[in-house]
Amino acid sequence: MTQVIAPDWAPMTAEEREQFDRDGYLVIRSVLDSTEIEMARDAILRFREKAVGTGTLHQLSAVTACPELAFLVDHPRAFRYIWSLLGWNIHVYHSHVDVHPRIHEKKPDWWHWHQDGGRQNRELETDPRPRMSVKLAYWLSDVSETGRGNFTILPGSHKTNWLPGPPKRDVPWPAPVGATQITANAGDLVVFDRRLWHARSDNYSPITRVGAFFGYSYRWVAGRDETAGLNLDALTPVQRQLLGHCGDGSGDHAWGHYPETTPLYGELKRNGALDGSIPALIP
Ligand SMILES: O=C(O)CCC(=O)C(=O)O
Repeated sequence: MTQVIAPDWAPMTAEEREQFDRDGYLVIRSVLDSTEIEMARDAILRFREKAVGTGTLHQLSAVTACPELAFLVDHPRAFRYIWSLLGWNIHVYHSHVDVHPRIHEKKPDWWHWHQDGGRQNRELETDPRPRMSVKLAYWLSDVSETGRGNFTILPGSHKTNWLPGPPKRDVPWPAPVGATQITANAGDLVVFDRRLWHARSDNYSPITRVGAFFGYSYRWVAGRDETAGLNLDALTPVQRQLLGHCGDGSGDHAWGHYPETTPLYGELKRNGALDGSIPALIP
């Protein structure tokens, strides 16, 4: 499926922007309908069965692994947050799909807390470091109660460069004070600043946890995803851009020198969504 509902190109509201800036995340309810949830979840579970049988899956390059998920990269109810925050010269630089079945034995408190972006957190020298990317987390199973492998965050921590954690990863360590498990229904979305300190929690429930994560950054930030094997004919021009196939493939194009041949710029322009008060939306 290429696209599920017609885009309306409405930007995020001023209140949402303020909340995102303050808390580092938003929870948006009922972004996907039941058909979309089922389609995405089935695609991920089919992939998982082939890859790992009934085990745990953490698979990078979500759409390359599960082409049926292409509609999630520019789903209108979710993607509006991305272009409102990051502008038009963007791509999915990192994505993954995850399946976590029930754990039967209590695990030690391993420290999984991190900010996204890998070496960005060592090599960028400012305090706070710049945002650089924003991620969408689509929930495809019911995590409406805690203990189901809920996405766990430290609200408002996105402007904090460092958290006191264990001296080494293999030392059990308690979660930071204020850690909050986000509860969500299947079809809900979390939009988060990559700097928000976050971690996966363990799933002790009988409900297998399924989620899809898409991180967006500027096209001048190298992508981590493998997108060479995609069937481009099945994608819209905006999806092709987001999945790393845009313009002439040159560094100059990725730099943003050619808005007129950058599909997302064209769509935003046609739909009157290039708000000049937001620097990333100016050509
Ligand atoms: O699976 C989760 O809940 C956490 C995902 C995560 O750590 C990430 O997207 O960087």
